[in-house]
Order: sequence, then structure tokens, then C-alpha cells
Amino acid sequence: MRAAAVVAIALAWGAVVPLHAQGWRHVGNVDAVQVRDDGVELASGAARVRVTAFADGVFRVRLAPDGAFKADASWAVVAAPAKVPVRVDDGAARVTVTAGDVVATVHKSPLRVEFADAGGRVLLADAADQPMAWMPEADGRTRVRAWKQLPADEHFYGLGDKAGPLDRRGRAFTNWNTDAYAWAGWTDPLYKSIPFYLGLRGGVAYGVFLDNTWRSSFDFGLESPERAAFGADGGELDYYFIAGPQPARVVERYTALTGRTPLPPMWALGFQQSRYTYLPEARVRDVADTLRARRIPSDAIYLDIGYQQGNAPFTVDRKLFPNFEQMIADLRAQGLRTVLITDLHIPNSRGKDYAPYATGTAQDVFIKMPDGSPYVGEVWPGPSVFPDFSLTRVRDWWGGLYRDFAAMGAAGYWNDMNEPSVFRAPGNTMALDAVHRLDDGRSVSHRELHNAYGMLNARATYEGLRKIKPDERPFVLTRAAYAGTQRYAATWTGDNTASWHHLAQGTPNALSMGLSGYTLVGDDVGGFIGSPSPELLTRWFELGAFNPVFRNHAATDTRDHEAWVDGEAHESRRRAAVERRYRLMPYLYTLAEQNARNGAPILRPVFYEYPSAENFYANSRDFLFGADLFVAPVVDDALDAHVVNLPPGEWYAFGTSTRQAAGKEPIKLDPRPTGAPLYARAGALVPMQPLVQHTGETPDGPLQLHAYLPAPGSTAPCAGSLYQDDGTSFDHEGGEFLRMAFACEAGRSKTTITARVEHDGFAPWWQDIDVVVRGTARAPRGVRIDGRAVDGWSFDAATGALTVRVPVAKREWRVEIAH
Ligand code: NBV
Repeated sequence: MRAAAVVAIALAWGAVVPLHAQGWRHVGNVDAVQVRDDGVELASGAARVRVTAFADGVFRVRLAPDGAFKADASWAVVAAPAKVPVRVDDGAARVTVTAGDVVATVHKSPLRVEFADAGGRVLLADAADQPMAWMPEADGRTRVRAWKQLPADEHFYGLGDKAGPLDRRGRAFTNWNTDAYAWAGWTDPLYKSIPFYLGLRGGVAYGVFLDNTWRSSFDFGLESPERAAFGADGGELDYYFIAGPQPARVVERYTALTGRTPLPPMWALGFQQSRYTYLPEARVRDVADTLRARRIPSDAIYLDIGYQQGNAPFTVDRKLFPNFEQMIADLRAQGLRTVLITDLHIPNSRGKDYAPYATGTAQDVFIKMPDGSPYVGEVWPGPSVFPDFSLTRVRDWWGGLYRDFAAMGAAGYWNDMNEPSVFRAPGNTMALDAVHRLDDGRSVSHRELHNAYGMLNARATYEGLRKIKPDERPFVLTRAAYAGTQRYAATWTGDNTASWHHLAQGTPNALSMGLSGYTLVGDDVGGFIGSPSPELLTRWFELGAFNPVFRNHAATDTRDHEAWVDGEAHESRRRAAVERRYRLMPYLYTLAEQNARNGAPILRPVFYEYPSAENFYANSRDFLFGADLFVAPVVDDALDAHVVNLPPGEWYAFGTSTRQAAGKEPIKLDPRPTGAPLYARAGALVPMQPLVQHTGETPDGPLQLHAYLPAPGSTAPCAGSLYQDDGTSFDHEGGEFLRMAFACEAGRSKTTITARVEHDGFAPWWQDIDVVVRGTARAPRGVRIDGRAVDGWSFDAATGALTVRVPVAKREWRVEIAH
């Protein structure tokens, strides 16, 4: 746009800083409107802007400063555009595109885009004085940016793994995958780049996804309290507006766009024990034996870099691990999976016998500099080369490297350092002008691909494992990620610190990741760096037991972090936390399947289920574990009472029989409770199981269905579900799973609980279900199953729990309780 016009806009809208002084070229007036099948293309000088309906409730906005849109080549978006019927109304001052419940308005003078719902409520609008803009740089790339109006009562969430409070309002963030060792609440950027956020205002939510792998940035009112902004250092301004109105709908649509997490193996939802770095073999066996001897339920042990020869990926130090294969088999016999770290840097100094380097060189898989020489960076094994994961053939080659470990029985793999982290290099990463080749023959600089590099590493691992063991669900843990990485790997929040600050920070990180489509996340329980006090470690077990990925990990020079290191009292609290998670496994696994199907996160902020609960908008401490359990953890070492505000509706302290609602005064728990305070929604039907020591162990006894009854006449939904399958294979994709739906109706004189089999493709371990009913106050006058009076029930007056055994319960049944 011509400078004179820019100044004119700046003056007309009273901008404080003359816009041209910042170097931005803003789009000007709309010169022409071209109607397309899916929306409009607008001409403004040489620039073109497209506003198109991409899917139901999803619009896409693109800016081509020179009029030439780039070919679609997203690493994140997996959905193809759907044919959405659109209506275009072209007027003098504006053109509108209506698709479903979303109305996109393009104001013409100057060009500004605005999204509203069918009722005319504006959700996202370009700032009046700052239309979208670009800024050419001397090196040929072009910066792009959009500014948005910022209503005073709007809240912002998302951007994946970011530090600080859950509500991002008033702060600005950069996306640039960074090895952020010892990061803290103010550190930015971190390891991942997920340029997606959710806006929430008065109970109505929408989302924005900027699909751009370059360094990007988001400002939620830091630079100006009147504007939000986002943009990138290169590439296209290419973003999606995602309608709600509920946060859940936004997340569902965002994950339809960028993909969902395949159902993980059930063992990955168990407790995982790790350390940097368990050595030698005898120590690993000792940890395994102690987990079992002390009855700390657990499913996995991690081997960090020390098991390798000279830190070279895909090698084993046989001096330290003389019976590596046998060790893996023995752990497996104890019900413990082995997870191996396999970093992506390949040492170039080990000679011909080192297959990853030899075959990689022969197949020309490593990243090169513009002059054709290999890019070499120093990491753990010394000078190393890096696979060019942007090429399919290189991902195939990498995937094949897992063949030996898979044959040895390893069950999971850990892709660390994949930002990539490079020692003593500018910015601690790969040279920005290193060249990535693409399948279509083009090549791009590392500057452009950097944020997607870790994702492509995880993808190569995941896809390779699927080929090697087609019948086994892979488990991959990645540190770096871009939008869409949830399709390939679980993740964790990197190198946190053994501090109360970090214990509390784990929750907003995990909640934000879940809102950003990425639910399989956890933090290092106990803190990676430093040594937690006994109480801090215990609290971390208590909260960490709700992490989707529940892993205890520690750095080399720290004291031991295992559950048993601080004496009996702490050990039993830690064991109780882990046991509660294992008892909840049927509920947790059902949540994981729900996430795989519609993207609903396992951990949810309260406003996810109760969008109008504004008192929770800025709450970074409390969360929902699925829709039905509320966790109000202890995350500080204060002495005063632990204060809990309940979400809307009525709630039971978990495992008790008294309902309570959020009152004017918060609940004060004094003395502070041991364990993380947990509440069940009145109306929840929570499937649980008898305690096991690992997910492969068959529980001894019936499945339990914990019914927390709503008050008679309450409008709270009373419902629950159960999903089960073999936990490890892909047979569920062919229908080999069980899905049951439960419901209840609580009346004054009668309560009915019913079950339905929605899909009967799997025989679970249980025959009977024990229905444990809370909230009936006293022993029932009678109990009927399917209309027939039964005496197979018991009432525990002390706990107020009525237990009814439903025999052969994989069927439709009805329990009626007369009060
Ligand atoms: O592989 C060693 C560590 C690992 O334990 C940690 O979890 C990663 O985040 N890794 C980083 C490299 C060295 C960190 C000092």
C-alpha cells in the first residue's frame, strides 16, 4: 500500500504511532470483490485477501501481499475443505459471507474482516485503525500481522504449552521451539509452538489458529489494552476463525482441523517411573523390584541417555546393560514396559559400524547447509548431523531404525531435544539457513521449518513404529511440537524445577495444552531440576496422579524421587494417589477414547463445561478431570486452610455421600487435607475398578459404577459412559470394543439407574457390575433389578453407600431403588 494512504489511515483513525513508521504496509480499501464458491476474494491494490468458509463453523482468512497465494502445504491441517453452502451479499460499504451460524463481514474502506454469530454478536474483528499488514524484509521474507479489537471483558487461553497463568490476557508470547532448561513462570518461548488460541467472553467462545510455522507472536493486550494481535516473521498470514459458541465446540472443530490423538495404549495412562539416568542394569531391576515390593502401581520404566554407548542414539552400552534384552523381558514379566530415549542427533564420528550414520549418509538423509555441506551441530554424542524429517523417505528411514529395539521388546520411545537443541550454537538451535528439502522438490530454510521440526521427528517415529508393529499402538513422547503433533505423540513440559512454583504451574500448562488439542501431557513429577522436599514430592504425586501423562522424572544430580524415598508416611500418601488413579482407570480410559473421537481434553478448565462460570475464568489451580470430577489440589505449603470454590451445580466430596453446592463462602478445609481434594458431580456415573498393580493385571472383582445422585428434581444431567477394549491393539478400529451408556433418574421415592450397551464388540474382564450409589441418605426400602426384587445389596451406614450387584451386567439393565 502506498505510504501516503498509510499515513492517511493512521490520521483518520487517530493511531498513536504513524503506522508507516513501524514499517507495516496495511491493506487499504477494497477495489474489487470476486465471489467464489466458498466465499470471496478481495483485491486491494496488488494485494489479495481471501475469506472462505472451510468447514461448518470454520472460516479461513489469507493475505497475499503480492496477489499470489502460495500452494496449500500445511503441516498442521489434515482436514480438506468441506463444501459448505455460503451466501455472499455484496454492498457498497461491506460484503458479507454467511455460512451456517457464522457471518463474516468484510468492511471495504479500509479492508477489515469481522466474524459474528447468527445473532449479530461480533466475536472477532480487525482493529478499526489497523487492518492486516505485511512488512518485507531485506532477506526476502515478509512479516505478516493482524490486529484485533480487544473487548475489556475478553479472556484468552491456549497457545499450547506456555508459562504463567491460564488466562493469557495482558501478556504477549512468541512461538519458537526452544530448549528452555529451567524455565519458569515468565519464560517465553518454551519447547512447543501451537499458534492456536481461544477467546472467551460472557460465556461465548471462539478460536483462532494461525497456520504458520515461522517464528510467530501473539499479543493479548500487552502493547495496547485496546488491541490483540498476531503475526509471523515470514510466510503467509493464513488463519482460521473457529466458532463455538461453547469452548468444547471450538476444541472439537480445531481438532477436526489439525487432527486428534489416536487412542493410546492403556499402559501409557498408568504411572511411569523415570530418571536421568537409571544405571546400570541392576539399578533398573532394583527400581522395578521396589515398585512391586512396595506396591506402587506402575506401568513403565524409562531409560534416559545413559543406557547408550557414548550417547549415540540406537546403541546400547553393553558394559552397563549386559543383558539388555533379558532385562526388558523381565521388566515386561513384572508388568513394566520399557521406554527408551532415542534423540534425533546422529553423531558423525563413530565410523562405518554405526548404522544410523552409515545408512543415513548412504541414503542422503541429513540436513545440509546452502553450500551443500552437512549441517553439523554439537549435542550429547558430540558433533552430530540431523535427519531431514521433512522428506517422506527420511521419515521412513528413521522409522526403520526402531526395528531392533522393537524386536527387543521395548514398548515406547522418547524423542527429546527435538526443538532441535544444539549446544554452543546461536540461539541454541540449528543454523537458520540450514536447508530442509520437501517432497515436492522445493526446499525451505530452517528459519521457516524450525517450529515443525520436532513434530516431524515425532511423526517419523510414530509412523515407523506403526509399520514395524502394525498391531501395537505406539507410544511416543516428544518434547517439541507444532499444531497437529497430537496425532503422533504424547508430550511433557520439559525441564521444570523442584519448586512449589512449578508444581502449581503444571496445571495451567496441561489445561492449555488440552484446550490446544493436545491432551496427552504431563510435567515431571517431583520437578526435573533440583531436589524436592518430602512434602513437595508428595503433593506432586497427589496432583500428578491427574496428569494425562503421569511420569516421575529427575535430573542427574538430584536426590532420588521415587515414591519410597521419604519414609512410610509420605510413601503411603504417594501410594494412595497412584492407587486412586488406577482405580479410576476405566473412567480415564473412557476419557482418552472420547478425546480420540472428538478432541475433548482429559483435563478441562471449569469454564470448558460451564462457560458462564466467570469466577473460574482466571483460575489456574483447579480443574475438571473429565466432565464429572473436580480437582482442587494443594499446590503451596501454606499453613492456613485450603480454600475450595466448587463449580456450578452440586458436588460430592469423592467417596462420600453428602452433596454440597458452591455457597457464598468458599469451603475451607482446615487442617489442610492430605491428598488432592476431589469432588464428583451430582449426576456423575463414574466407572471404576478394583486396584491392580499395572494395567495388564486383571482386576479381581466386578467393575464398579459409582453413582453420585443428583438431588431429586434437579436438572443436572445424570449420565456416564464406559469404553473398553484390549488396551493395546488396533482391533477397536474394526469394532472390537465395548461401549456402554449409563443414566439415572433420582426421585424422592424412587431412583432408577439404567445401562445400555451401545456397542458390543469386546468381552471385558468383568461379569458383574457393583453399582455404588451415593446420596440416598438411608437404607433403601427395596431394590429391584429389571423389575425383580433382589436382596443382593448392602448399605453401609457409616459411608452412606448403597452397593447393588448387577449380575452378568454387559447388557441392558435397570436398577430401581425405593427410598
Ligand atoms: O536426556 C536427558 C535430559 C532428559 O532427562 C530431560 O527430560 C530432557 O528434557 N534431556 C532433557 C537433556 C539434558 C537436560 C539437562
